[in-house]
Amino acid sequence: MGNLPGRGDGPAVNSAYDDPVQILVTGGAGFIGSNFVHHLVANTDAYVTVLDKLTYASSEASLRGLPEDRVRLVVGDIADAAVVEPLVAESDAVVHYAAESHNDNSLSDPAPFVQTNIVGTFVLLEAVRRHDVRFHHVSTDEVYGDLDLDDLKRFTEDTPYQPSSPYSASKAGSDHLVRAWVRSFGVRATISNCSNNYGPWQHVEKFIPRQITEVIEGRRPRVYGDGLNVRDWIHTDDHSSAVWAILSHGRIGETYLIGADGEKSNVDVVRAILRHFGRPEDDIEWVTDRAGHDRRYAIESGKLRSELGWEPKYQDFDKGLAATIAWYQENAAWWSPMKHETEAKYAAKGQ
Ligand code: NAD
Ligand code: TDX
Repeated sequence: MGNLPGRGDGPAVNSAYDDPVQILVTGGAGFIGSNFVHHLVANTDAYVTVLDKLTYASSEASLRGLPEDRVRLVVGDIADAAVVEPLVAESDAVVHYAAESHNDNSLSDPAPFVQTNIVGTFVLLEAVRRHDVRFHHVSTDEVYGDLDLDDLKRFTEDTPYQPSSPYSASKAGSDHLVRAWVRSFGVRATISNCSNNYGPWQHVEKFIPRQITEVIEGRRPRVYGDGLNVRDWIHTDDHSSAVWAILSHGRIGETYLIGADGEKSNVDVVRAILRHFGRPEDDIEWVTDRAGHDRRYAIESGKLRSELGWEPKYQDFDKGLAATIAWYQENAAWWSPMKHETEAKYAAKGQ
């Protein structure tokens, strides 16, 4: 196994892995986790174990085609210490993506969010503490709450935590646990807080794939409230390269914000999708707003860029969106089976 950054006493570690490493990726059958596993296989020599409970949000298909001698899937719950313990013991590093991830679901039923995002993270932290295994915690910009539309500020690593939804509060709780385990127990962990991801394999409950698939199926996109809420979009490949940069070169105990300067209002994203399909830009269904709907997220990612030399590859949102639309057009067999149930859930809430 490889020499690991962060072994020993020094908190600052800037050496990369120099041999193949064994990496445990939790939630690796979900949207961002599976894209990260593909990134690892394509760009590193790492051996990967995916630990995933295979919830409704996962897709084994997203891991198809990966080399069996480098990637294996273990089906299990991160909150189950008996499952987690041996997998952590055999790993050089854990990259923790597993979570309940959808804000709207957290408003209908917060319990699994507390269980997976907080208790699950606690179980992983106890295991990496026992085995002195490097840990990277994947989190979200939503822990910082929201910004006003006319505010010039963006989130930085120093922005105070002020989560709005049960989802973001559970992610904030998990971030606090990680920091406490670093400080109290010397766990070798880093944290990243990323903005909204888009790209292939994203569940159709989420904004961009929902609207693309609504239009493909001949319906109107469905926008909450006044549609002026702003999200800071990043392609999931760029999120993956940032996490790898932090895992291999990041300083232990540090937090890095990940963003690609992709601020857009929801209505502007929907108009871009409609334009792509040659449909009128005002062909929009305005639906009930989300309770507690965060107004604007915006990331200042200067620390990641200057300290680790990271740059996003997808600088042009329209190009990344076009590639994502093409992917959903070509992969209807993957998303069609989950589409009906997802829309039935939204319809029951008037959304
Ligand atoms: P996702 O819902 O697509 O995937 C989550 C994966 O975790 C699924 O495969 C699911 O089966 C698995 N999982 C859920 N509970 C589990 C459990 N108890 N044990 C084991 N596996 C379990 O989510 P995503 O959008 O890919 O998000 C991945 C991570 O990135 C999350 O931690 C999320 O908070 C964070 N994040 C997401 C975004 C975004 O835009 N989607 C942005 C920033 C950060
Ligand atoms: O049909 C919709 N119409 C609509 O207007 C949906 C599903 C969403 N929206 C709005 C709500 C948000 O302003 O679009 C925006 C994006 O919504 P989501 O895709 O649900 O993302 P968001 O709530 O911003 O959270 C996402 O980014 C941060 C991820 O789901 C989180 O896991 C991540 O932490």
